Amino acid sequence: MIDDLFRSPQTRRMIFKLGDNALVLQNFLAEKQTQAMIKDIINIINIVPFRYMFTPSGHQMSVAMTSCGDFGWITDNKGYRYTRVDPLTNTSWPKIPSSFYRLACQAAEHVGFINFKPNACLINEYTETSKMSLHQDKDEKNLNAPIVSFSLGLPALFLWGGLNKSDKVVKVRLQHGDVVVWGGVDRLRFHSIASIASGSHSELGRKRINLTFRQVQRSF
Ligand code: MD6
Ligand code: FE
Repeated sequence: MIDDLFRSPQTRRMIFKLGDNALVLQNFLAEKQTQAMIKDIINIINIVPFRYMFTPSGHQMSVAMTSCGDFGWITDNKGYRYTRVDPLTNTSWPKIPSSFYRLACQAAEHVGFINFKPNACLINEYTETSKMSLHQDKDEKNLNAPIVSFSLGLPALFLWGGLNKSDKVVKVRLQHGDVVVWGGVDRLRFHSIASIASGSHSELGRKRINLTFRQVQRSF
C-alpha cells in the first residue's frame, strides 16, 4: 500500500538523538521547501548530470551522484576526493542554492554548530536497487564541521553504527523531509543505506534523493 509508506504532510517535527552530537530531525523540511529544492536539483543536474562513479577498487556504485558548491566529491581509480571542477563536464560545480544553504545551517544549529559554512553539497540519487555500504565520511579536511544530510523522495533504511566497523548498528527509517546532523564526537561514526522502500513518491517517483552538506576546507 503506497499510502502507508509516507507520513501525512502535517506530521509533527520530532527529534531523535543518535549520539551526543548527532540528531535526526524528522519532518524538518516543509513541503514548500522540498518543492523548491527539487526545482533547484533539476537545474543543477542539467549542468552537472548524475553519474555512476567507480570506487578506487573498480566497483561501479549503485547510487548516482553529482555535487554543487565550491567543491564536489568524486571517486575513480585514483581515489576518493574533492575537486573544484567536474571532471565529466569540465565546468565548476554549480553554486549551492540559497534555499538549501540556509536550511542546512539552521539544521546544524540544532546540534550546536553555530558556525557551519558548507562549501560542498553531495547529491545522491537512489533507485529501489541502490545501496550504500557501511562507511565513514572522512575525505573532508575539516573534521570539526558537522555533516548535514537531507532526505527527499522514497524512504530509506539508514544504519547508524559506531566508530568501529564491527560495532552494532541501529536502524533508522529516513523519510521525505527528514534531516540528519552529525559532528563532534560522532563525526566519524560508520553508517550505510541498507535499502530503499519500493513504491512511488508523489514528487520524485521511484527515487530517493539525499543531499549532504559538508565543510571540506576553507573556501578561500
Ligand atoms: C544517504 N548518506 O543518506 C547517505 N554521510 O543517502 C551518507 O552517507 C551520509 O547521510 C554522512 C553524513 C550524512 C549522511
Ligand atoms: Fe556518508
